[in-house]
Amino acid sequence: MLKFASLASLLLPAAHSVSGACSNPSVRKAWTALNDDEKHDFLKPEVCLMETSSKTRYAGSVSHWDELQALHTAQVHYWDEQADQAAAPLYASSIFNAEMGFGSNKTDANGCIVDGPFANVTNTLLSNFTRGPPQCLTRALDQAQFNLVAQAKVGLCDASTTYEDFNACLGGDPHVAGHYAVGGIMLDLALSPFDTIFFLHHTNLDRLWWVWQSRDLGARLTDMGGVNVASFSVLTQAQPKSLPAGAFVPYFGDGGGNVTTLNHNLWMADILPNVTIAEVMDIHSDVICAEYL
Ligand SMILES: [Cu+2]
Repeated sequence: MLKFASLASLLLPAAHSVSGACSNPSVRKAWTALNDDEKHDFLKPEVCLMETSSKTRYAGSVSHWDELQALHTAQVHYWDEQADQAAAPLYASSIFNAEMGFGSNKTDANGCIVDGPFANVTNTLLSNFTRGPPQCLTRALDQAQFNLVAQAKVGLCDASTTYEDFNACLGGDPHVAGHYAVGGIMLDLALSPFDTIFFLHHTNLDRLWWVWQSRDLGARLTDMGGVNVASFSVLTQAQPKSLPAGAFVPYFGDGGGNVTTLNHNLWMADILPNVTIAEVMDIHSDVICAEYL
């Protein structure tokens, strides 16, 4: 959660380009900008990931999807929450379409979604990274929260002149309210990536970071900072209690301090090679090689 801007838009293996050249960037589009074929092409592999078996078995993973949930990463299109918030009520956003989206706003008495491609998927991951009984995918849309992701809020963040200030601002309403607007499992610090919308929400945050960087690439392609360990309350909700914050620090690559540097290692749980933040600062780098449309 803390390093959302770096962790969210990870790269599936196909996104790795030939060294030195990002000549054919993958194109990240707003969900509303995709045609039905493109939406279908996105949704079908998501379900497929849930049906193919895990290679790493990380955190008790059974499927590839389990791995991505545990790792909190994937490369996807984005949910242009600012455009959708301005255009229509939350439930009318094209992302909540039963046929060509992630399911409608309908839920049963337990808060389980009842339609769309993820209606019958089940989560078994627990916050302590062990496995438990199957749980349905829950949501509870909240318009008041969605109003907090408005462009006016993002505009306040855009005025920041340092990454640290920008990250703190974007990590406030634009980030948190996106989770609360969807509700259900999206409120769970550890388990929220079970809802595929998590990845489109976080890729949107990455896009907003890139918009901010693009205003001054000379300075902002190398501007990093902020604490490198989540707060105690976040850690106790999202990490096994056997792994206190201090257990990670020696592996961060930040020289042992508590400030995030460009040398910070992003751990990929053996799903992909680890990368440093320096390697993902520029969306045109070999590692990312993407474009926002
Ligand atoms: Cu988040």
